[in-house]
Amino acid sequence: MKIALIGFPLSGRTTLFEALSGGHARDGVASIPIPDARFEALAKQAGAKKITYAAFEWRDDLPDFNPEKPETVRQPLSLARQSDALVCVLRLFDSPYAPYHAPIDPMRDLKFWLDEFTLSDLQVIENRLERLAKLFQSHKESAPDRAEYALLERMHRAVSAGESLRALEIPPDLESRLRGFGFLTRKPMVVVANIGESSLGNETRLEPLRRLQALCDERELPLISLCATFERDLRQLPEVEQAEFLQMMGVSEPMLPKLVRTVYEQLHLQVFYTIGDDSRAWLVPQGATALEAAATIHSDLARGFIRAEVCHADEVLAAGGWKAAQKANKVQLVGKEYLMRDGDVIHVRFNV
Ligand SMILES: Nc1nc2c(ncn2[C@@H]2O[C@H](COP(=O)(O)OP(=O)(O)O)[C@@H](O)[C@H]2O)c(=O)[nH]1
Ligand SMILES: [Mg+2]
Repeated sequence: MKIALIGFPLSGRTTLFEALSGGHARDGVASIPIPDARFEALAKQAGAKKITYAAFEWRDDLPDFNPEKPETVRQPLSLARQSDALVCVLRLFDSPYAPYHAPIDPMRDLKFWLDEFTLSDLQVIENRLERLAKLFQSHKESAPDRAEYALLERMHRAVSAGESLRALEIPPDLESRLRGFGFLTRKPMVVVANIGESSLGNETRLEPLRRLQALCDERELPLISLCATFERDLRQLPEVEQAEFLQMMGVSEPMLPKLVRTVYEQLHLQVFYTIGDDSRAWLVPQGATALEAAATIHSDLARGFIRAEVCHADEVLAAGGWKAAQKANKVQLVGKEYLMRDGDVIHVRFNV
C-alpha cells in the first residue's frame, strides 16, 4: 500500500516524512511499520526470532509545484494517482519562508487540493468518455464498454456536483477496468494540520483549526493535527526522555501512531498473522477469504491450498500459544471461502 504525501511547498511534508521514517529513507520512499501491540505479544509468545510488522510504503516523492504557475500542479497530481491513499499536509505554523501563500489559511489550502482533484478527475473521465464514444461510432464496442460508459457518466455527474467518488459502488468487473485511472476523488485521504510548536497543547484555541475541522467534517475527511518538527525531534530522543519532552510541550501522546492508524482505517484493511520462528503480520482487504490470505503470503500457498488452520490472536494469546490453543480445540480447520477476521492467526496446509 502506497501512501503519498501531498501539499503546498513548505507545508512540512518532508519534515513529517522524516518523522515517520526516522531519517531512514531513500529518494523519498520509506517502508514504515504499522504499530501493532497484539502482534508484538503474539510474536513474543511464539518465541519468534524474526518479527516483521505489516508496513505501508510512504512516499514523499511528488514533485513540487510552483503556486505562481498553476499548470505545474499537473505533475504531482498525475503521480498521486498511483498511490493507494493520500495524506494532505496543510500549514498552520508561521513561516517566513512561505512566500506564495503567506497568511495561514488551511481552509483555502485544502479547498485548493479538493478542487484540483475534482478538475483532474473530470478531465480523465471526459477523455475516457470521448474515446468510448468514438468506439461506439465504429460499432466495435462490447457490453462492458457500454456499462463503463454509463458508469463514467454517473461519475461525471457526481464529480461535477463537487462530490467525492469514495462512496460510489462500482461493480468488481468495472472496478478492475477503472483501476488504472486512479481517480483522486476516490482515494482514501487523511488531512494533516501541521501546527507550530507554540500551539502545541492549546490547539482548541486555534481558530483556523476549528474552521478546518468543520470543513473536514462536512467532507467526511479525517483530520489529525500535529507539529511535524516536534514529532521529528521527539522520535530522535531516547525513550526515557520522550515522556519528559511530551509533558514539557503539553502533549498527551505522539501523534504519528494515530496518523498511521487513521490511514489504515481509511483503507478498509484488516490484518492477519503467521507465527513461528519467523512471525509476520500481513494486510488484506476487509472481507478477504482464506484463499486470498494464502495468496498474500505466497502464490504457492494459494495454488496448492488444501485447508487452513485458523485461530484468532486473542484466543491464541489467552490459551498460552498456538499448541495450547490446538489442545483446547480453539483452532478451526477452514476451507478456501472462509472469511478472515481482523486478527486471525493462520496456518495454511498446502500441496504443490
Ligand atoms: N515551526 C515549524 N516549522 C515547520 C514545521 N514543519 C515544517 N516546518 C518548517 O517548514 C520548512 C519546510 O518544511 P518541509 O518539511 O521541507 O516542507 P515541504 O516543502 O512540504 O516538504 C522547514 O524549514 C521546516 O523546518 C512545524 O511543524 N513547525
Ligand atoms: Mg519536501
